[in-house]
Amino acid sequence: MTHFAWDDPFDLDSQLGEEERMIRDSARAFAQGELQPRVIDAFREERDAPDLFPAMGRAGLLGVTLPATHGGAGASYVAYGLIAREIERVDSGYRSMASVQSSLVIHPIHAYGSPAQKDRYLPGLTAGTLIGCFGLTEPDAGSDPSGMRTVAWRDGDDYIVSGSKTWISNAPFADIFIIWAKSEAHGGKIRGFVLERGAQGLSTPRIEGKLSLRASATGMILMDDVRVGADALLPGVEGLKGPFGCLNRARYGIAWGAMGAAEFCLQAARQYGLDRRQFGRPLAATQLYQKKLADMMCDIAFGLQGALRVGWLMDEGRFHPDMVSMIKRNNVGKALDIARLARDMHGGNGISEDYQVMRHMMNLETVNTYEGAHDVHALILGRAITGIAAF
Ligand code: TGC
Ligand code: FAD
Repeated sequence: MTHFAWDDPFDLDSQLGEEERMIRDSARAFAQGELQPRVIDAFREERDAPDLFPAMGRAGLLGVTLPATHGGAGASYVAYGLIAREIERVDSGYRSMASVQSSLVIHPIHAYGSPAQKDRYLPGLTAGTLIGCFGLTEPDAGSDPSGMRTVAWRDGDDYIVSGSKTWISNAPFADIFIIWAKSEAHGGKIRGFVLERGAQGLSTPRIEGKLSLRASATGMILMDDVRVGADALLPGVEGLKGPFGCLNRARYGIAWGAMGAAEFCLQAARQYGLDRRQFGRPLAATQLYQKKLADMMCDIAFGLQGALRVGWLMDEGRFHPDMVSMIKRNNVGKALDIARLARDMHGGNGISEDYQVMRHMMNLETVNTYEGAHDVHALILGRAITGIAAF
């Protein structure tokens, strides 16, 4: 009979290519060697970590799907997902930093940028010496970005960009800002602009007091008539499909990443249950404890298999955004359930930072909300099933 491994029940490992396994292993070595030792303090103290970007760049973890000519490794989307899984096994905040940089900043410049924008930004972004952020959400436009108020208008050879973005990952220390705005010069259509730190009228106040994703800096981007040259416009896309084209990739990575956090929680709960004795036997010897472990293992295996399938389709150019909604919504929802269960299974110890499951649980509350809230993805899928938009 074939061997059954509880920590890889469908033998995911053998479904990966040689290069994908190598990238996964080096991402795991980086995450466990560089991220795991600092994360408990970083989360408690809400510590900024701009130094992690060049470290990730040196480890080859940024923009990995880009061709080598643009600083990437020409790797598959499966490899990109495996990186997200290894980083989020440590912390969703660190995965957030990396996925914003790769999917929400490097991708739009590569996919929609001019040759000059690619030359100016991609080498630094893939090396991590330049840090980017992505401004779509606004105080009055979250789930419905079409309601954004940020505007751009032409003034001679320049554009003036004005408005405010909020809840923006990496904003407090980012060097460049992908800003989505309604452009009067383009009939009010949504266009992307690349702004740089130092521009007059641009400021990035930090959002304080988060109880989730504390190892990742979040801020606002306030733009008070920021003047940029015409070359700041991303020429290759118009309309909401611009930002959504980026979000498809980030949401896909999150579907893998959340499974990494869930795997950490399953492994922690299993070990805790084997070590901890009550009523004269290990907790893991009780039926309820085993049922919870079985549910966790099944949800993780199905979630990873779904993410792998969508990754393959992405690599073949055959994916649909609704598939991404399925795996983002399912995998993050399941990961959040798993983290809450793991917290409970650790008893009182479960609330201690040392056991780490509650940090994952708190982080996953954000992951369930950003990049399309859980219920918003249900409505995207409901629209696909019925043909009726119920937003
Ligand atoms: P709708 O009418 O559906 O579409 C408008 C245009 O956009 C196109 N489109 C897409 N294109 C590519 N991929 C997708 N996933 C697309 N979804 C829509 C669509 O074809 C159409 O194009 P065109 O050419 O016909 O104009 O637009 P809607 O306004 O009705 O959209 C509704 C809804 C709910 C689906 C959408 O607004 C939505 O997804 N809302 C969620 C917002 C969201 O996800 N925000 C994320 C902000 S960024 C973030 O959270 C980063 S966190 C990062 C981190 O730290 O990891
Ligand atoms: P709302 O849209 O107000 O939604 C609130 C609730 O109402 C949710 O439960 C939602 O599901 C529900 N809801 C909304 N509409 C409907 C409907 N039609 N029917 C039923 N229920 C509905 N954004 C960026 O642009 N860039 C970033 O880098 C970024 N990073 C983030 C980092 C963090 C830590 C956080 C918390 C958020 C980040 N976001 C970012 C913003 C994130 O994408 C938004 O928070 C998210 O899209 C939800 O928008 P909202 O917070 O305005 O909630």
